[in-house]
Amino acid sequence: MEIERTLILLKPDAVQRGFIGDIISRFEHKGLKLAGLRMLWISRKLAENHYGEHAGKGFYNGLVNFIKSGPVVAMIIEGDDAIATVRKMVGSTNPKEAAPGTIRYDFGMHTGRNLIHASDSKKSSEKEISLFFDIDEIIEYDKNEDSWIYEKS
Ligand code: D4T
Repeated sequence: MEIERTLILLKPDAVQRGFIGDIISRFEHKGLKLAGLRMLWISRKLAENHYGEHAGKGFYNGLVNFIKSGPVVAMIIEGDDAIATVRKMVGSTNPKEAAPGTIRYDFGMHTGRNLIHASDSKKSSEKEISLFFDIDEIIEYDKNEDSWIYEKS
């Protein structure tokens, strides 16, 4: 078992369309644990830091403008193999190609309005968590239900 943390952003479309609760519920119901939660309006600087790897691509300006077009919800999700597990729950970048049952398929129609971001590797999760959270905003706690989610090895 490898407990990991991953960074999720509920993008402005998810906030505006009222899906904050539904999406957080999916992670809770899966057995993943919230380890950080904040709502913010992303600055241009933060957007450019977060999406720096896409600078120069055709969709970059639209992406930066979109992510700062309204408030977002940032959260840290923790659990066994959390990075890959959350990416599976999120689905493919293009909601129309995502598998039914994923967040992007179930709530979305278009790549430029795909509702949610999730870190894609350990390296990016570390970088992204530090972009959005101070160390004292990462919350460590035990949940009584853990023994009902994980079999101790
Ligand atoms: P994120 O990073 O938001 O979790 O998305 P993905 O990991 O699934 O996809 P990505 O990094 O390739 O793209 C980042 C972000 O850019 C938007 N996008 C992407 C877009 O608007 N047009 C495009 O053609 C592509 C490829 C959607 C997600």
